[in-house]
Amino acid sequence: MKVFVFHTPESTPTKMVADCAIAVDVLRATSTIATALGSGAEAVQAFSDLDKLLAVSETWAPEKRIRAGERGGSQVEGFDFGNSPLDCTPERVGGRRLFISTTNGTRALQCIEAAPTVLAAALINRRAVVQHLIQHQPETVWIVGSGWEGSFSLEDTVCAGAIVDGLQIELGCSLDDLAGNDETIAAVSLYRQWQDDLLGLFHHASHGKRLLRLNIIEDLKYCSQQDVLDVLPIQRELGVLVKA
Ligand code: 3SL
Repeated sequence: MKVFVFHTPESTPTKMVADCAIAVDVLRATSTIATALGSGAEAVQAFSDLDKLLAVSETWAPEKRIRAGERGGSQVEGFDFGNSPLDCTPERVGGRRLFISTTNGTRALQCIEAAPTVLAAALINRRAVVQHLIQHQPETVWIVGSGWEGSFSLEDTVCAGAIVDGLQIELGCSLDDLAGNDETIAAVSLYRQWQDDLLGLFHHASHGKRLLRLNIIEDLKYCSQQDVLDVLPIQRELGVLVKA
């Protein structure tokens, strides 16, 4: 198994796909997706285009759907939810499909949707992702950070590092055995530096600061937890993720 980390969707190769591709948007899209599925949502359907989301979800009965839209960190007007994982309670999402569009996370999912296996990872469900990789041993794995509008995000790359660190510990192999590119080594180094203070790292992160300016501190605390959700979001059909 060789793991390649890409800090942004824009930095992924265009002429090939991995055997298993993993989208990471710790703040907050993939944390929200894992939480919604953990709370009993029927599925999560991701869109990078808001109008397409509205058109597709319109064919679903209102009591069977939730529309979640975020731009610039704020909820899109007319939508049921913004992009807070804390809104995804069993009472609110149980048995419903979450139609979601965010600034970066859903774009990252779209960028890798052609891979045979597509997963959504965050710190909260990191162990479930590591267990899947150990069990299935895909030859090539891409971990793709969502970033922010094409720029690097500390929180996504530290999560990629957490996944690779978990793999190395479970497999007992060297980092060189696992790493497919330098970004993977950099991600693990970042994680080992900050693994005991991930919330502290989020306070340094540009997107963390953006959310703090919007008084969204509770989401930062929630998303900085590790391995608290045994949920693996896996793509069942293009753009539709279910709980494995
Ligand atoms: O960029 C995204 O996809 C979002 O996760 C950003 S926010 O945390 O909802 O602002």
